[in-house]
Amino acid sequence: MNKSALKYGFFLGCVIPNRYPMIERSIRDVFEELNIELIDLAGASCCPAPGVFRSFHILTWLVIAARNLSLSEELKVSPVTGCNGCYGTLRDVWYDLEHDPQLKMKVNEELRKIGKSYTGKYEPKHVVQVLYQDLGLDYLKDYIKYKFSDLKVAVHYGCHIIKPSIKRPWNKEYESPTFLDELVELTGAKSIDYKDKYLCCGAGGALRSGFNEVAADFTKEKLINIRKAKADIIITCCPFCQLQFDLGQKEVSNIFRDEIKKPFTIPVIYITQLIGLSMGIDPNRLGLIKNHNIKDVSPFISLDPFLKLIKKQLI
Ligand code: 9S8
Ligand code: 9S8
Ligand code: COM
Repeated sequence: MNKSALKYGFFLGCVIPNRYPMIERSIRDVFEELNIELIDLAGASCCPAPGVFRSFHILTWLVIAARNLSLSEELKVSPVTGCNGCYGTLRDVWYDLEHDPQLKMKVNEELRKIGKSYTGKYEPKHVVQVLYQDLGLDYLKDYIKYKFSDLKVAVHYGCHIIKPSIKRPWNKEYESPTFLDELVELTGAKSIDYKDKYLCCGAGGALRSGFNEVAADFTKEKLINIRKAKADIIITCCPFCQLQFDLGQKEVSNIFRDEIKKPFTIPVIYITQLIGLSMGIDPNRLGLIKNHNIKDVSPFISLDPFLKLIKKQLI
């Protein structure tokens, strides 16, 4: 297979364009460097979020997702997303409809009303899946220019990229997968072990919007464990987890200030920002920007300690 001729439909979802445009930038830059074509999916909507829409009305969830999937079918490519939640929806709907021809017919009846149809011919993918499975570590290693041997990383997978395992492509290694750690270690960084590494960040399933303090309690647990393991940064592969560790870290430091003593200040980086950096892409382009004080604009936790740490290693 000619790996540089790969093409995907780029499914953005809501959180990346609204809160973390640097994640989109870093995915586009890394893919461009790898000669992978990303085609914009004109007219795409919310996936819709698995932990929210599916809980209210399954047919609505199925039809909206199938409409999004039909957009990349029209372009004859697989959709790829950088969000675990969107991956959860697109992949679960794809799997569910492939295993239930009657349901697929029902969904298509609805789609027909807006002049769309859905076949299920194209497997929905995650950015991490494209890097790890479609390209592979062996292929990627030739693109790595800098190695960060002094960097200790706490990898956070999040939930929807690994569960439910039967609907995911990771060969049942869902209890303790290593694909994200392996991608991190490709950059020379060390993926450290920490307690409850595979625990939810706390944000998912509308917990963040519905019960912020309960979500923060989960996040606190993870942050305590990550700090104990002496990680320099947290790596995510989901913008919602990114938000929960970034903005949520401030919230945790505030809500639980008596319990945690010292506020948390661990920089949170998306996987393609780290990989892009080790490929030699300019940190500014990847959105690895210096701290700022603009209200309500990410990143909320300063990246300066991380930038200082890698500066020495970029020469
Ligand atoms: S879309 Fe609307 S809310 Fe969200 S980011 Fe990812 S999950 Fe799908
Ligand atoms: S973890 Fe549990 S549900 Fe989720 S994928 Fe992203 S947000 Fe954080
Ligand atoms: C989390 C998405 S990434 S949802 O809140 O579970 O829908």
